[in-house]
Amino acid sequence: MSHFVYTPFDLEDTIAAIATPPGEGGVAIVRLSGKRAREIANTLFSGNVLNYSTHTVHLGWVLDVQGHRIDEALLLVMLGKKSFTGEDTIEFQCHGGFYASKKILEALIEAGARLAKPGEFALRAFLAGKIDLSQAEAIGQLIGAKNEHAFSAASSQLAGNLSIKITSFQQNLTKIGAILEAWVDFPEEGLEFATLETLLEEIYPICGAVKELIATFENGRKISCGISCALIGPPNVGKSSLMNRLLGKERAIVASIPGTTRDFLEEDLMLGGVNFRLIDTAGIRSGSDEVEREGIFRAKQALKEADLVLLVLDASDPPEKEFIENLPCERTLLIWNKIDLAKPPMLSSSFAKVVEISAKEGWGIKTLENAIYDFVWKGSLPTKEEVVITQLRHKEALVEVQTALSEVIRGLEEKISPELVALEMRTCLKSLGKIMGTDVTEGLLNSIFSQFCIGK
Ligand SMILES: Nc1nc2c(ncn2[C@@H]2O[C@H](COP(=O)(O)OP(=O)(O)O)[C@@H](O)[C@H]2O)c(=O)[nH]1
Ligand SMILES: [Mg+2]
Repeated sequence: MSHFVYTPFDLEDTIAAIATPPGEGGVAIVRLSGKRAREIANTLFSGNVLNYSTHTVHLGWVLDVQGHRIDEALLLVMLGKKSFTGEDTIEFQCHGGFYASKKILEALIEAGARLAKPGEFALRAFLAGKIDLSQAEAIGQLIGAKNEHAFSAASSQLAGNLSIKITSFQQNLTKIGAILEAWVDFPEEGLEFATLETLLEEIYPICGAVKELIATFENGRKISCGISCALIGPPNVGKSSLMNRLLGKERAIVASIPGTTRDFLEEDLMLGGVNFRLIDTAGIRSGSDEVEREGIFRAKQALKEADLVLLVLDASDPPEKEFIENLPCERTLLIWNKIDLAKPPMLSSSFAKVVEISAKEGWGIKTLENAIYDFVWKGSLPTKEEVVITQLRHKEALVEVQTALSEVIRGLEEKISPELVALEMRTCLKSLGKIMGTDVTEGLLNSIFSQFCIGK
């Protein structure tokens, strides 16, 4: 396995950033990390920073380079390996609001620190071996979590639960890989039948576990990215009225004139602790003007891409049969609206579920919400203990692992050349290394850490 150490930024530099969000607040935090952290902090602080021991807190004044007082602040000292970055770190907790922290940061830069890039503290933590790559990514997910499930998945990943699984795959497969490599080196000795059997017996369950982990991505993606939900149907059936009902506010224009919604509207909605992206679309019909045709084109696009289609039909004015044909049944909920006007017709269809509502009167909305929730989770919302992968990058790496492992299995079962089997095993280990960050490219690290906020 090739180990790749990436230094996109200069590790010699001491970096600084404001770690708290801009705006007014009780406290703001300015972070400083690197070889010269103590020395730089010392030039600005009323106390003697060089004498402070690690993990201690000190109250004092922060002064600018001319010696003028900026703010009274708490200074935290975290030295060497015991800090988040694994380097000497000083944090200033000053008064909140924009200026105190900005002026302290400016003073630190003037005293020799460099402005940190997004995610650079986390990158240093990763390069110092304090966290692996999946844990670094978990920090980003934790900060960006929009619901409680996303938060607990991220915190489990940060705690190393995914890392433990991946590491156990790595350890077991490395052992097997070593045997395969020996087989390549001494092919004339062959692989004893017993050894072959044992190897296969060890690989099957790992392959199964990898497969299971890949399968968690379906829920993991929904948890972290939310679920896109498109309201689709003919004009005037009450799509926009339903959108407003679900959102609990008058967001979309409702009118009795068909063809009112011409573009599509998107809004966030929380249902059962999970984020949905609700998309209201133009009613689908033929023979309309140019603007509406574009709206209809977009509606069809949303229909193709949505995780869940909410097909809205008017109970008092059922559509032509063709309208419901060609819809993706397995991810479509059929909603009969306007049941205050008429009883919906019986329709033999294979839609995932049928719900009757009146958007106008507010009937059946709770039932619909439950149906949406049940459809999404199919009763399988992951528990807090379960390891769930939430990042596409991890899924893709695991699919590579699975493909390569299947080839290893096939190779061993059919006793094909040891070179090929060993090669597949190397691919497999390489892909596991991508998740942990032991086998990654410069560009990948850059793209991962640059998505972080500054000061993290
Ligand atoms: N009677 C009744 N009228 C409704 C209901 N839902 C919507 N409408 C009316 O149907 C018309 C079209 O509604 P709208 O939400 O704009 O439909 P859209 O074109 O599908 O977005 C409006 O006049 C609404 O007030 C309902 O449940 N019952
Ligand atoms: Mg509309």
